[in-house]
Amino acid sequence: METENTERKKVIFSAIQPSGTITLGNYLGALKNWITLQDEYDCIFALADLHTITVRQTPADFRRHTLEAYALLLACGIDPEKSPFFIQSHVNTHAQLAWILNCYTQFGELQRMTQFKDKSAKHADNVNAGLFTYPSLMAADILLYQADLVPVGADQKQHLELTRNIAERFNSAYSPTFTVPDAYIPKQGARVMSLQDPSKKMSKSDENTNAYVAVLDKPEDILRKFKRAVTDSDSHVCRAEGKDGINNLIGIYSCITGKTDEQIEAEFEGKGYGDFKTAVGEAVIEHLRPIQERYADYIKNKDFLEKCYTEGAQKALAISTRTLNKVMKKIGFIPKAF
Ligand code: ATP
Ligand code: LTN
Repeated sequence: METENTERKKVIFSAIQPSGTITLGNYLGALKNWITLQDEYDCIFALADLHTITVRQTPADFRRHTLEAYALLLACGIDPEKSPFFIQSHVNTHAQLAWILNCYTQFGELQRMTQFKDKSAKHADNVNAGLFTYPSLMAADILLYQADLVPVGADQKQHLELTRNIAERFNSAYSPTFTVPDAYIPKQGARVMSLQDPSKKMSKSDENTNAYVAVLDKPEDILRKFKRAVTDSDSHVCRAEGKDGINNLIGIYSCITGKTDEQIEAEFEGKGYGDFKTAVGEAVIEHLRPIQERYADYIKNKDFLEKCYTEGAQKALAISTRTLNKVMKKIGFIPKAF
């Protein structure tokens, strides 16, 4: 019936790499939005561990980071009953479709990716082919689930654009096969800047650990990092051009408390930066406290984690196999008889 189609919830797919510490930037910029999307959309989430090995990893650390990231994302509020949540390397269809899509992606297109240019400059001793074909694996992640929308930060928009081009190219070479996905721009977007250099984004790979707050940082460390946050020589808490440090702190405080800029300015009228920095630190600590408590429970419960990521992978495999089979049939591979 026609109504069935119009009532179908849109599909959202997103992933994050388990490449180390998860920061307040990752949380406010990406993860917090994922959680709120779960009611309105059919969401599927993954840990993109195949992407992570484009940069050399120490095996024991890599295993630990992946499990910790899985537990932390559950603690942040991913509900695996509502949204399949899996580890990319557990679902073979991703690497399979990535290979196929590599054959529908031009060398020149990959060469234009700014992330490739940046990362190959940063890791000049290991410019491997995986770093180059990273976007075709990301396209496979998205297209396997026929995602309508993909929440991504600004840094990933170019990869999403390439995904759309690959999907359209395949669809017109054969017949409609892939949903062409749109970027999902969150209503309340947050770009969190470094606490030490507020002109740069907060990044987990920053050498200065005072530049970022990790979601699992201890309360006293969080408070210290906010108290030391670089600001300007003024003392009036308000948003203004050139007050990058204060603008960033207002953004964080607003995202955490839901207060508007005007409410924040009124709250700190006549008070100095010191009071404000302490208030932001305390608000962040209180917001992260329940997440940290849930994390401490999950990480102890390895059986529970294994059950969740196994069920997530099974659901993801069932959905993605349908797309992969369709693709292979259209290309002309002989269907498997087993
Ligand atoms: P790296 O330090 O290796 O560049 P990162 O901390 O920037 O890592 P990514 O793994 O590249 O993190 O990003 C994961 C997600 O978090 C992406 O959706 C990205 O847009 C978002 N994100 C990362 N840093 C920030 C930030 N400072 N503010 C808002 N969103 C962010
Ligand atoms: N490349 C992304 C992580 C990622 C992703 C995806 C995001 C891998 N596959 C599919 C959205 C959809 C990153 O590094 N932030």
